[in-house]
Amino acid sequence: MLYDYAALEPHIDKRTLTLHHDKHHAGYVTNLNAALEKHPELHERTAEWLLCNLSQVPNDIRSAIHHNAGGHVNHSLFWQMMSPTTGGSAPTGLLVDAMNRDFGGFEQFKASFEVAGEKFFGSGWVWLVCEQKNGGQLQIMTTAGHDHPMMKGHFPLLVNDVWEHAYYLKYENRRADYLHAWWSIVNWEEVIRRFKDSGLRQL
Ligand code: MN3
Repeated sequence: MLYDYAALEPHIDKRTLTLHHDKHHAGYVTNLNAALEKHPELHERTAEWLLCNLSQVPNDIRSAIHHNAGGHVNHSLFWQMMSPTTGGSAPTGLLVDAMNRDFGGFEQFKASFEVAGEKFFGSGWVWLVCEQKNGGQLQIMTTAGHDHPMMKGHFPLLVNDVWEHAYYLKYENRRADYLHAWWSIVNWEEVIRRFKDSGLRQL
């Protein structure tokens, strides 16, 4: 884990983070490795590659790879989205310009991101993505289950987990409160780094 389990208190409590990392995320890794056991030809592939090339994955494990590679890739990214030390600041530089252009400002972006996460029905993720084909245009999107934006060619800059396991012990049914509180721990340095990187990354 990148930081102590209590490090994101009070916004994400220690028990939630412990279970989320050690049980949920670890379970996806275990299940991904189990699914790959019978297919050594895939052992060299990254979880990102597997997730974005499901049509090349054998039929008998495709569903397991889809769910568990997605779970591993998304959670690995999600932990980096938060920081106990630099969290809660605001974007700077070119990312501010892009947010002003595409959302009308940082506050408008946050409000739209919260609404998207709150309105999403069921288990999934809410993302800020960058369009590689469209001059780096920013967009908010949601994905179901453990789907990832790169499966549809969108480059992820920021993600929040809106599965109930991410917030239910502390926030119960109040997903909106979790989404609102989450800004206090967002690691904008990492988001900015990803934005700078967005034109260069290929899976
Ligand atoms: Mn999760």
